[in-house]
This record gives sequence, structure tokens and C-alpha cells, in this order.
Amino acid sequence: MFGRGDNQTIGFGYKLVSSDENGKTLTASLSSLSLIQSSSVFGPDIQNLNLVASFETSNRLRIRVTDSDNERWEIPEEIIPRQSQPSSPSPNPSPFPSPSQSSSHRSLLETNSHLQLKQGILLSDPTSDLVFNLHNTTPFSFSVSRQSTGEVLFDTSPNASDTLVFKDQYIQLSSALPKDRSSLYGLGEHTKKTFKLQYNDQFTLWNADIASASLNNNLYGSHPFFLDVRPGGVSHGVLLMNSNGMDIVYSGDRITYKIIGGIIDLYVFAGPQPDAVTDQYTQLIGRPAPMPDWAFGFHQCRYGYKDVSDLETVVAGYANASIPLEVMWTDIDHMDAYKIFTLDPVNFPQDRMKTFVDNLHQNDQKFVVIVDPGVGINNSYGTYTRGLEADIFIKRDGVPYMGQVWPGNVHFPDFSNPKTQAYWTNEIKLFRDDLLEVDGLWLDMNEISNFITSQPTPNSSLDTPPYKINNQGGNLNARTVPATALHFGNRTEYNVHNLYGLLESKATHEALTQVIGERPFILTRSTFVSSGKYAAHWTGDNRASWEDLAYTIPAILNFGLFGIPMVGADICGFSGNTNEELCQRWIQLGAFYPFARDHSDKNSIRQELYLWDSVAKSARKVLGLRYRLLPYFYTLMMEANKNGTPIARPLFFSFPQDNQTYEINSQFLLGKGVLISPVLTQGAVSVEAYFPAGNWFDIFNQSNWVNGTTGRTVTLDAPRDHINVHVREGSIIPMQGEGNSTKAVRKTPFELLVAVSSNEPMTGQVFLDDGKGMEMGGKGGKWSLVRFYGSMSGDKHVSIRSEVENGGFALSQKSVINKVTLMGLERGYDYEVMTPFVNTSSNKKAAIRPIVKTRLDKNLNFHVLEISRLRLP
Ligand code: MIG
Repeated sequence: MFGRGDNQTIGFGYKLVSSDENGKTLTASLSSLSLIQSSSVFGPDIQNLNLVASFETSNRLRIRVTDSDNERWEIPEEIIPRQSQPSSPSPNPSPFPSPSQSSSHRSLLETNSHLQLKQGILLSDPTSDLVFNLHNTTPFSFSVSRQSTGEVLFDTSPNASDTLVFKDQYIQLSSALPKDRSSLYGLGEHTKKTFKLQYNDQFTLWNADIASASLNNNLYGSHPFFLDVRPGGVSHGVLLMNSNGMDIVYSGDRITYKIIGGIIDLYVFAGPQPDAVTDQYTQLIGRPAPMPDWAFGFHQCRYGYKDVSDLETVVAGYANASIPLEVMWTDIDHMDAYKIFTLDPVNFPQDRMKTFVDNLHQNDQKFVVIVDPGVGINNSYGTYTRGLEADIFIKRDGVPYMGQVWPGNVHFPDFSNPKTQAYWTNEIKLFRDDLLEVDGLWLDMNEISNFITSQPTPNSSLDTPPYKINNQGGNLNARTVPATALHFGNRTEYNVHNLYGLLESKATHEALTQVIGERPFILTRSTFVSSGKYAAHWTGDNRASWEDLAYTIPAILNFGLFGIPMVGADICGFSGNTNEELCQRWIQLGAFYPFARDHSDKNSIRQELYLWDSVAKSARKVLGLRYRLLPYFYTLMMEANKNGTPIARPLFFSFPQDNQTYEINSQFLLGKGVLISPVLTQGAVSVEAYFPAGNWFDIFNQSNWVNGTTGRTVTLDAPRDHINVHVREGSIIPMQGEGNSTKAVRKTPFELLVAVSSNEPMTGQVFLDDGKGMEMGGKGGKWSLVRFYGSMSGDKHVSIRSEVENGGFALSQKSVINKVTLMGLERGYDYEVMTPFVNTSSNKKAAIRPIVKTRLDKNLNFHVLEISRLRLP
């Protein structure tokens, strides 16, 4: 499907007619060269274009190319408000410092004489490292460079046929890339074997219900965003803010977007570190939603639970096996004839379900149910009749469009209609008030998935556009709502298709906020740019296979880049039968997914973790560690919410200068310094793991460590019951005690796990709040943030101190740190630890008081010191 028309020239580009530059903005008029030469492939050129380049912030350059004579579809601000306020000051401690990182950027800034700019008109900003250059060439082109290094980041100078094309239903934008310097990540949603994008690959963006088990297809969500990491880790990001279907072709030395509508609205984010890019990206699109604390517990779901007793058996099974189960879920099975917001009166009768959910709640457990968008057509069904009455369904040919999903014939609510919010909030309220007090909602099938493919409208350029993106055999309408269907304001499905999952998440977030009045938990399958503001995501229908286990790492890392840090994959595999060894390895990895849920298909065998003794044993071990790390996960959630930094991160986020980390697909970091190195192959009892420079301490056996002055690959033992988790020197990790629920853990005292470093500062932090307020760390101050700093001085003296922001909340919760564990000690050092939690609303320094001083016995040969019984005086 790609390259249709490649043998004929699609366009000849544009010429620059006039331009104007005033400080922060450059505008230009362009006109098609079609008067000289013309092509009618994919339709006639749009004659006159308007280009506007502007610095929206010092690290964000926006380039818009629109039709000068006619309005075209573009994503409205009401759907994705573009935030323009600057970032909040970073609460993150800086990444592990490496000697040259800070200096390289500056020194190049001072010697930018080798800046290779084509002759043209420049737009620069004294506060920005980016420069925009409008090339005075025929055809016209533009580029974006980095001022400090001269590195060209994006350059539309055509190579051959890849000039700018702008037609009604075909826009082509192409940039050269330096093949040997550029590592790209992102452009999803997809399942690929590698995290780093490979040359000669293609990406189709058109949301579709295609199982994520299938490689190299378009999947449930669309994210036209990539991160480009250049040598030394100098990184920038590029977003094409466009909701239309597109193919993106990546050859290695070019990236070419072939878009079937909308406008060119390109944002370049200056970085220059990877985490600066995710900060700048989420500053524009919206910060990731805070998740309630319980969302970090373990979740169990299955398609095919038979009845309430089945659910009760599963909950009891977890309790009997002493495996923590925080959240129980039901799939479409609980519904009456698959009608959303109903309960099956026979197998899931309301009285028994109410008792079941009440019991869960009494046990500090939660309950989440699935909601599909399709509303079954049935005159005695309130959700249907009220929807019809409110007139909020998507239409085609003047009547509500009829698709087919589980309940049979359905209509789909149009979440872009302002009236739909009240309808949807009311349906959720009725369900919660009258039927079941659920704690969160799971949005499935919202691509929109449809069991039928409607016939195209004859001669419709929407149902059958001239350029066919590579969706399911080139058919846009395949198993979804047809492109000619209409949303509010006569917006076509053709234009808004990719936004449906986002709009449903947004409406559900608003509804749950109103109905529950607490921080909502929503899991959505379909996503678009900015979905992270409202929802968590799981990677959809994977297969219970070793390959699929491995694919989950790139998939989860991608969603971190997309600003959806709360992400996980179906643990033990969705479709097909899992097996004991696979499920054991999967829970070992899955325990460290930001979102950890076991889920399986109706046609596959049961896979609750207690069903095999070996899996249960591993589950207790790894979920035990996860629960002890809950304060760390939760603090990472706060960092994500403030700065967009992913919870699960690629290694290069902490080690951007180590180019070995650019290729890693089988390991990831939680936060900046907890390295997860899972077994991903059947039968393996060891794992090859890459360790960037520094000392890395085994979190399970704390006197073991891997060290190296440079990064290296190490073969680690990984017997069946073990996953390797290491903490890098310099990390101070907040932990709590054991517990079978997140609430039980919250009641235990805090502990600090300190990976001592003799050559780098040690840092860490912990964030506390009630776990359910609408904001994380907002005004009102019902939260505390404690930052920890450790250092080792030349006279072998280690000290850990803290700074407290809003200590009142921690004091009111009687939060204490009762244990500090130092890993990586050597004999003959003395160690001093200061109490962290002291009310210091006025004076931060007052928080620092020594409470323990100890000296290791010179004759002892151990490397871990536990200092316990730390209490407030
Ligand atoms: O047509 O609700 O991805 O998690 O179990 C399949 C049944 C619909 C797809 C989801 C999967 C869920 C299943 N759903």
C-alpha cells in the first residue's frame, strides 16, 4: 500500500513568495509550483500556503503550514488544550552526573561557528537553543537546527520525490536525518521487537482493534511523536499534531509523513536531555493524570469469569495463597446481554454483587468493571433510550450510525458533542448509585471497534480516499465506524477517528470526578496525544508467548514517552494458553510494570497466580518487593504528574551519554536508578544484563553488587524463582514495610535504602499525600515532600540529610523513618544519618538533626549496615 504513486511524481513543491519576521514569529507565503509543472496524483495541489514558525517557549518551536485561502480541519483547542505556561520547577534530583554532560552543551554554544545553514531567513530566540531556517530555495524548504552544536534536527530539503506536498487529502512532509547519528523512539502505537526504531520501517496511525500480539501493525492508539537521541544523548522531540490517518516511512536517513488530511502543525522540543523532552512534551499536551495509590497494587482480571462465586473463589484463592490482590475486575461477563452499565440477573445478580463488592471494600480491596462504547439498541434499556432522547449518537446519513458489537446492534455516543458529558456522567452515576459501587472504569473497544465493515458511500472521497494508508488492506472503514459518519458540528469520522478513545477517556474522567469526587482510575485501550491526562493504558491483546513477554518492554517504554506513564501489559499473556514457567517469568517482570494486572482470554486456561505453587511463590516474592517499593512508585507518579517523566524508563534516561543503552530492549529502569533485568526466554536460568557505569546493588541480596568503571554486560544468575533487580549507587530509595494491601503498607514506617557512592552525590525523595485527592501536591498543602541528600566526604564520613517541604502532613500521619539501610560500605568509615521527618514549614534547615552516629568495626567484613529504631525524639 505504501508508495502508491511513487512511480509518478506526486508534487513539485512550493516556492517562497514573501516572508516576514518579527521577533518571535516568522510568517511566509508559499505558492504551488504546479503552474510550472503539475501532478494530479492524489488530487490537485492547494495553491497557496501560509507558514508560521514561532517560539512558543524557549524550548518549543512550532511550525504551522496551512491553506491560506480555506479553513481546514485541525485538532481544536477544546479537545487538546495546548498549555503554554512554563514548567513547574523540577522536584527531581538531577540524573546521575557524568563528567562531561554539563560542560559539553555550554562549550559548543560558545563555538557555533561551524553552523551550516543554507542561505535563508533565520528565526532564533535569545533564550532558545533552536533555530528555524527558511531556505530560499526552489522548491522551498525549511530546517530546524540546534544553535549550540550546529546539529540539524529536522530538514525538509527534498532528496528526490520527497518534497513538500499539500493537497486536500494528501500531505507529505519529509525530513532528512543523519542516519549514523540519530536514534529514534516513539511513533506508536505498535508492537515491535525493538524499542529503537529500525531503518526501512513504516508506521501507520489509524486506531484499530488489532491484537497487539501482531507485529508491525497499527494498533489501538495514535501518537505522531518521536524522540530523537543524538550522540552524547543530546535529545529532542518532534510532534506532528494531526489527528488524520497517516503512514510514516522511516528509512534511516529520512522520515516522511504521508497524511490524509488536516494541517501541518509541527512542534520541536529542544531537550537537550531525554527527560527534558518528555517534560517539554507533556508541558504542551498536558501532564499525566495522578493515579490513586491503590492503582499501584496488583490487579486480577479475566474474560470469562462465570458468576459471582467464580469471583469469590478467585479473591479467596489470592488470600489463601497470601498473594496481595488489590483490585478485582470483571470483563463483559457481568453484563446483562452485554449491555453496558447493567448486571446479568442470573450469574451476577445485584444483591450478590453488592455483597461481593462490599466485602472487597471491607478488605481494603477495589473493584473495576469494563465499559464498551457501543450502546445496545433496545427500547427497554435506559442507557439506550436516554441516549436517543439526548441525541448524542454518532450519525451517518442523518440517523444514528448502527454498528455491531457484543450486544448486537449498537449506536456509539459522540463524546465530542457537549451534551454527551451530562448523559455519560448520568449513566455512570446511575450505575454506581443503583447497581454497583465500582472504584474505577475500564474503557475497551474505543478505537472504535466494530464487528462489521460498512459499505462505503458511493464516490465518497472520505470512505475511499485517493491515498490509502496501510490500515487493514487499505480500507479506512475496516471494522470501525465509517469515515463518512458525522460527529458534533458535522465533523467527519475521517478527521476525528483517532480522537475517540481520548474523548471517551476525558468524558469518563470528568464523570468519575463528579460522581466519586476522588481521583479517578480509568484504564483505556485507545489513546491519542494527551490521553495520559485522563487515563492509564494497557497494551491490549498480547499472546501468552515468550516473544510477547519480551515485546512488553518496548511497548511500555513507548507509552512513557507518550506521556502515559501508567501502563502495563496483560501479565501471563492474554490469548492462548500460558504455562507455569512463562507465567512465573511474567509475574516477575510484571510486578515492575507501572500498572500490574493479570488478564486472560475466555478461550485460554485460567492463570491466576495461585494456581501453580512456583508461580505463587515467585508472586509473593516479587509483589512483596513491589509493595515495599510502593512509596517509590508513588513518588515516581508524582514526578510524572509534575514533569512528565516516565515511571518505567529506558536506560538512556539516566545514562544519556552511554550509547550502549540506546539499543536495549530487554531491561528498563524504574525511576532513575532501579534496574529491572528479567528472564525472557524459556528454560533460561541466567540473564545477560547491561550495567551502565557505576556500582549496582542487588536489591534482594544487598551485599552483592555489580561494579564497573565503564558500562558492561554481565551474566547474572536467574534461577526460576529469581528476577534481577539492582539499585545504582547514588540512589536513595524510599520503602515501607510489608503488607497485603496498599493501605496496610501505608500504615507501616518508612525505610530508606541507600546505595552508597563515594564519587557521586546520593539523592532520592518521597512524596506523601492521602492517595486520592484530585491533585498531587496542589495548593492546600495536604502533602509532604522529603528530599534526601547523601554524601561521603574525604575523611570517610557518610552523611544523609533531608529537606522537607510541607512537613505538616507527614507529621499529622505520624510518618517516621525507622530504618536506613546503607549498601556498599567499606570498613573504617563512619556514618551519620539525620532524621528526615521534622516539621519545618518555615525553616528547611531545622529539619537536619543527627540521630545516629555509628562507626563500622574495622574488623567486620560486611557491606550492608542497617540502622533501625529511628524515631522522632
Ligand atoms: O473483542 O471484552 O482487549 O482485554 O478481554 C474482544 C473482551 C473485546 C478486548 C480486550 C480484552 C477483553 C476483550 N475485549
